[in-house]
Amino acid sequence: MSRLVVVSNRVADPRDAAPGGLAIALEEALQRQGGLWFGWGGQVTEQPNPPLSLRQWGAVTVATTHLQACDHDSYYSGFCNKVLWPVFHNRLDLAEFDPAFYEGYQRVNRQFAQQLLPLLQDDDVIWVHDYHLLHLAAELRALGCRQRIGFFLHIPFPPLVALSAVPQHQTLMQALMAFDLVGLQSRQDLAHFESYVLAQADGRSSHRHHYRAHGQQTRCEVFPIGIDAQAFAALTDTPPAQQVQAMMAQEHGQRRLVVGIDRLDYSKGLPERIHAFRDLLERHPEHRRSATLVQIGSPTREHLQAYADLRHQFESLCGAINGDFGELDWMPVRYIHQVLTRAQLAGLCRSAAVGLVTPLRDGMNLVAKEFIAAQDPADPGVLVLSRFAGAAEQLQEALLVNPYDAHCTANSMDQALQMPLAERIDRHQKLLARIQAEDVHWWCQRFLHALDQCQPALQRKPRI
Ligand code: GDG
Repeated sequence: MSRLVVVSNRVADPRDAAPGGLAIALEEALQRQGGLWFGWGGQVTEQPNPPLSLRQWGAVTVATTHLQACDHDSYYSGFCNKVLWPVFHNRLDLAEFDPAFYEGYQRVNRQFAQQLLPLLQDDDVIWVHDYHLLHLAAELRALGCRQRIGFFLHIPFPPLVALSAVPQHQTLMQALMAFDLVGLQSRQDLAHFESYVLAQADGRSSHRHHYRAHGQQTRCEVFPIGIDAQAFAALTDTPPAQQVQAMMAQEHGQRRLVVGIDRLDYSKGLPERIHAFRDLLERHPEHRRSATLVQIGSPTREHLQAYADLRHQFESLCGAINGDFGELDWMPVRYIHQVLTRAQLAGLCRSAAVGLVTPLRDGMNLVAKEFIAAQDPADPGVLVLSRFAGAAEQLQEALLVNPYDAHCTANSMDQALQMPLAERIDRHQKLLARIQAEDVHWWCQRFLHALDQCQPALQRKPRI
């Protein structure tokens, strides 16, 4: 079996007591095959030649590099978070097309390639993660790397019209085509990828899953990411999860909890969620006093203006709804701007009558799957899910909503709060079966199997 090399912008810290499903699945694959995990360790340096540190973690070597302060600003805060993240989430209005950002992005992708290359062995299989590293295969190929290189995009692939707005879209896509395999989250992402490729002068889709453009050829397929459903369900039996359930029962009594768990990111549709909850309370007064929205908005990218603006907007909407509808002994929205442990999140999901997952755009959305995994199968809560989350393609038995339509989202919340037990059980059984069958291990194995099938493109040497 070939050695697996995983490359991601950040390397998950093995000392983290409660890593997410992705870190667990990757660690498992790395430990099984023996492996190397390469990425940024989180440190910023002023040194021109950032050092590389190596440490051993079971059968896995963890190699971390530093970022120069100027690259952290232009690559990470700049091109990744002010260009690719907003554009790929259809927020062209938030994108800042500063050419210096792209120079930093190229520099860091080159730095990663130069530092990774000497660590590689001949029969390695390389798996690169996410939008931070679109150029990595092209940079590695330019240095003579011959190993198979796969790429998985965790966020949505944007429609042609949005992607074409990025001044460097051609070089980005040419670099993407240097991967042997490109994995996307949903069929809609694949349709967007296909429409971009076919719009190029030399673009064509040759045979099943193979695409050619910019003089390059790659294989592109859909691999919807899953969670470790069993492990997340098991968390609900742990003391911290049970403590949360007891606290919720005591604090909210007979009230029904509607729960949202998100990073405080503009892709997650948080202001729209408050508008929908307000609409529910206005048009269905029977839910006043009887339903409470518990919203975790965990801190994220707080140094960026767009995130500070979102926080301000969201917190003023929470304040306004509580002021307008709250009573001395009931507040409609309980909002927490903190990071909870995964066990606490599992307990919170278990306590909820409704899981509200309403992003405006999302590659997959793991919270939707975690909510299903955490339910009591004999008395499950109902998932209200945005059509614009990749998860909607798999989770058709959820109540699917357009998050921009407050009225329709409120109606679905009302339907969820009133749904008879038999229908809740029926929907939950189907959803649970799907997330158990298509879990994170299934995702990992399918991707690596497809990558194994690829012939490494020895002659590929793109100019970037
Ligand atoms: C990207 C894509 C894709 C949230 N708050 C806390 C916390 N979380 C955990 C959730 C979940 C994870 O973070 C968030 O995952 P999502 O999938 O919902 O969203 P992104 O972070 O945007 O992830 C997304 C994903 O990559 C995987 O491919 O699904 O579309 O955008 O696991 O539970 N965890 C803890 N405390 C919190 O307060 N411990």
